[in-house]
Amino acid sequence: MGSHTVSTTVERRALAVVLVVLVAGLVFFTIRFAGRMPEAISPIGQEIDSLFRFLLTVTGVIVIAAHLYLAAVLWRFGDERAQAPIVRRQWPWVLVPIGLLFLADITFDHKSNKIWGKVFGTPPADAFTVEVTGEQFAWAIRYPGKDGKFGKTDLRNITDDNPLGLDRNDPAGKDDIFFPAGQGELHIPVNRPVLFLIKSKDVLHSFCIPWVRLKMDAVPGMTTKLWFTPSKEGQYEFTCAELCGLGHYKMRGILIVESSDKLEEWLSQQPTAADLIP
Ligand SMILES: [Cu+2]
Repeated sequence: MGSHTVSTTVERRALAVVLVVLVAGLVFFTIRFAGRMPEAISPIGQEIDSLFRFLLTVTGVIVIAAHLYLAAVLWRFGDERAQAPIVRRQWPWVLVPIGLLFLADITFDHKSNKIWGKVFGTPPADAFTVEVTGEQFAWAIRYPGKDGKFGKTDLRNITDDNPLGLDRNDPAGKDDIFFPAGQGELHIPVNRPVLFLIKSKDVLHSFCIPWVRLKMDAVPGMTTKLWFTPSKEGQYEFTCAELCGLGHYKMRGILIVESSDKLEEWLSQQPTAADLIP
């Protein structure tokens, strides 16, 4: 029995060491790569980041503690004489983690519900509004123009020069500014709520701005919404976050966050629907 016990003890302890190495690797790669997201350029993005850090820290501590405990047990206890005491002391190791997980879950719910409420709450009435329409494999962009109203669209009106199917008889659409899919940059104002109206011409897409940590499905036949307040000027990228076909990887565009003045000036230089499709 002697030599047999020695070899299982070595195996057990080797397993404990492997476990500790795996946990150390997990911690290393998480710390090394978890911070790799681009800078968050809106308050809601920063809140989502801090929620993720909180979730990762709490669950991380639980995972690390549980595995180190498992490694300690592996290291310490192996033969039958040593098993008896740990069985008697088992209850706290069940009840305490359950209690902690329950508390953590309540906290997670509370924090994430608050952020969910902000993301999906009613956008402010004075939000700057822009429409994005996904199609395989690019985004079309439309601004409501000076009147602040989008003209009606209908799929039956779509032609090569009228890619969004604008209704030529709707006066609200005359001053609309539009860019066919894949053309034009997406300009939005800094420090003002921006509301995106999101549509799709063909299949499911997802309008995504990684710098804000938000995305929203683009669903054929529906208009979905997404809003936030960008707080940092600059040039970023928006993209499709739904595998929508072979060209999905190139379904992205330039996002420019700039002052309201610059944006108004840029908009005033763009041709309107009345110019392009009289
Ligand atoms: Cu797509």
